[in-house]
Amino acid sequence: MNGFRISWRVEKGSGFHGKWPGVWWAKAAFATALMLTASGCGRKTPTYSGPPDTVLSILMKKWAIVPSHIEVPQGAKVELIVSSADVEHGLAVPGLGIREPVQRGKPAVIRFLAQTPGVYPMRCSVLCGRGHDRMKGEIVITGPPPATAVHK
Ligand SMILES: [Cu+2]
Repeated sequence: MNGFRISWRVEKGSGFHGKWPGVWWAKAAFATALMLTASGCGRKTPTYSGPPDTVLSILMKKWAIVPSHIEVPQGAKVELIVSSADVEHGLAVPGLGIREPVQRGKPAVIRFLAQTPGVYPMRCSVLCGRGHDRMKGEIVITGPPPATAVHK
């Protein structure tokens, strides 16, 4: 556990040997920060019950996410079927709390409820080679169309 080692260094460097009242607190804070980082800053994937109403296939390959632009309407119960054409990749959509490894020959099924309209960047979460950083895209949750009806 890195966090604990770092806290220990802080303790020694501060000149307090033994009981420094801030140490347990620092450790707890660091552990919490680590957990939050690991879980995507505490964001949870918005889920739904019942069958999806929008099923989309995504292909991850060296070095692209295809399609790189996906639009779903607000309120859609989305299922993504993500497969890899070559090596192991991973689909990360931090804004939706999604981070899922994708192995070749074993598509990952990811479900989320399209809740808040906006642009959600996608990227590869597995260091897969020199073009890794090019594996990007976005999911757009579209809102209701602006009202055009004229009421007289
Ligand atoms: Cu990748």
